[in-house]
Amino acid sequence: MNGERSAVPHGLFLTVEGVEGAGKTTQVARLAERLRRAGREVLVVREPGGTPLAEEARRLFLDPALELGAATELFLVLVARADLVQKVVRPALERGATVLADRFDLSTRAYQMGGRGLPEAEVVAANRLATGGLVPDLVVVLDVPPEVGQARQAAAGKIKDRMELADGAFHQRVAEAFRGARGPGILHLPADGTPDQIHDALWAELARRFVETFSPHAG
Ligand code: Z5A
Repeated sequence: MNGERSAVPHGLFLTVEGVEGAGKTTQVARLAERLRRAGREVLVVREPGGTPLAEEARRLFLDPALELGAATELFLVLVARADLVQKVVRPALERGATVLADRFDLSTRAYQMGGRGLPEAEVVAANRLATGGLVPDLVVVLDVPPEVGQARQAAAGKIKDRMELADGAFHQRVAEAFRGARGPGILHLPADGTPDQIHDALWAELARRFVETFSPHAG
């Protein structure tokens, strides 16, 4: 999402995005494991979540018993993001750590703008306030059709949360927003292969951009 890069001493901030079941958590865990084996300090966060307040916001956000308007949904995500960035992400980046986020602000663009239809200018401005202008060094979008992701989640026996219970048209708009996301800081990666194939392709792409962190020989 648009924003100005903040002037903090910087580790590396990577976010992994995509529809439900795209394999984000799987790939983030693999990257973290391999980086740690190579001796790097890695922080993994998932959004919404990652602080006591943000986990509380997540619980409300995903609760199927609650009916939330689009703006309420947006502000729950942003209250979680503001707390996470301030208390966890920025301090880690200031220490020089690599931060891997399982979803971040491209999800807001996809779900709250693409899916719910909230207006871009206001959402971008509110997001900037929440992040203090922090922008990922790279946003990785794992591209799979929504049906593939949903089939993976069903195979894993995942119980549907409030967002996953939204109708098919909503999920198509979300998928379209992810597919259409473009920019110099956005990398699309086909994610319908095996976890090993996706990890190898992702590591190779990261090594091309950030060779110091993602050495081809690491791990
Ligand atoms: N949300 C929002 O609306 N706005 C925002 O700004 C933010 C979030 C930040 C959070 O859900 C919800 O919040 C999400 C968007 C909304 N809601 N929806 N809908 P989440 O991030 O906690 O969960 P998720 O992303 O929806 O689902 P997930 O299951 O965690 O998906 P994933 O991380 O992409 O997949 P995974 O956990 O790695 O894998 C899912 C299963 O597939 C699992 O059994 C794996 O073993 C299997 N898998 C993984 N990779 C493969 C491959 N390559 N082949 C076959 N099987 C695989």
